[in-house]
Amino acid sequence: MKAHPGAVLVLPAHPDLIRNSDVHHPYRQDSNLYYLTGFEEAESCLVLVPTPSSPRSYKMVLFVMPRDPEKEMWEGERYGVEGAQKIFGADEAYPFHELNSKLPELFKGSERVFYRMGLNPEMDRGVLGSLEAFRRSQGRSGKSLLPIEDPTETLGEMRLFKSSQEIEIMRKACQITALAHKTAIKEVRPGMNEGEIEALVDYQLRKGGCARVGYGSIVAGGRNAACLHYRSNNSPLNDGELLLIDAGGEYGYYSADITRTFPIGRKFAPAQAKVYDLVLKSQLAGIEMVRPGAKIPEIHRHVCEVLIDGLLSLGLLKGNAEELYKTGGFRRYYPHNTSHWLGLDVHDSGRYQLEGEPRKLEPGMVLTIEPGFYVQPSDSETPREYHNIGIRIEDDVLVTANGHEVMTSGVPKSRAEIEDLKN
Ligand SMILES: [Mn+2]
Repeated sequence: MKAHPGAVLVLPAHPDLIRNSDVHHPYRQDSNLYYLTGFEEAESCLVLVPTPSSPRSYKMVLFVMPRDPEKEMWEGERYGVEGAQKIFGADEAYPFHELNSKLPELFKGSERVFYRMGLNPEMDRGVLGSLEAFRRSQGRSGKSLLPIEDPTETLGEMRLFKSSQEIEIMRKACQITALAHKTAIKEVRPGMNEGEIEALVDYQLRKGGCARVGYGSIVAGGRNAACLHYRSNNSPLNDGELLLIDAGGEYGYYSADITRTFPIGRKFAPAQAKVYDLVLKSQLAGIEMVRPGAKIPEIHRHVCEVLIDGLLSLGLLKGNAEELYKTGGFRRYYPHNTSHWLGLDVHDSGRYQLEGEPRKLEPGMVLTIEPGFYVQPSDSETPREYHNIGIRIEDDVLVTANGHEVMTSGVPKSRAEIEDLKN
């Protein structure tokens, strides 16, 4: 608010979504609103109003669901207007249904409005109506509507740099998730169903203190792992094949994001072992590069080069390494990127480029390193021994002052360690 004098921020809660009739989808607060307030209830809105004379330079106003014993009997306790002030530190608080009538008043003295259009049509109409009501309340002024600016980028830049408190919470999310993956590696047996393993991972996450998963878990046996966003998690697991699990618990609203790939039976088959070791080699090379000043596209490029070299020696790719990188000839086996930001959202906010250039990594950023190798079921050129293989190895890495910290080191990834854990 100091950097943007004269701006009002209007930041509503995530809408409460209906699944069918009177059944709701599980509710989760909007990450930006949670980041700024810690407030988890639906039908709420944060308004930050500039007050240049006050020490904070803004006033915090919360609109929340008012206390209501009849409604709370059905839906659970609410903080109410009083709790919004006492517990969440709002300078003023009002019932949510007063938002549109109060906004014109709160716009007084401001020059623009930070508000994200397009996510919630009902909220958009309310904010636009309030802007028009404010303009008219000023009489014949000849002024335009206050301009609306999207705060996503500003909030994203704030969220990209994790505080020591946030890092502590993320370490915990990563520890709990690592334990859940370890349990799955130990417990999986041929003949089980993918869904059974998903439930086992879920159980471990909830037992460890996670409120939910940070994204839909991928539990993909054999060829299912070649589908990058596989979601059905409902096939039997076959001896001799690999299981890929991409799952992350959400602890205190922060998500972990781990992928491990391991044998359903006791050991990696020879062809599986060759490509597994290669993916691991490329992942370790990628992690090694994480330090202040490094750039994500450079890490991705290096990871691809390690993969391409290995695939050339295995005879899975033919030709010239540099040519294969330039033309994307390797992408039939590795079609996705190596990294994304991680935080409140699994694909967290924050810009990847600044002024058209890939940005440098800085301490406090958290990113994933997740190379893979996949053989598509339709692929008829790849030798048979490599069919039904999809491998990804993913860790969460914090950029520190001198290098990096692998936050997800609690789950093994070398073949020897994995086979030890299984047997
Ligand atoms: Mn990921």
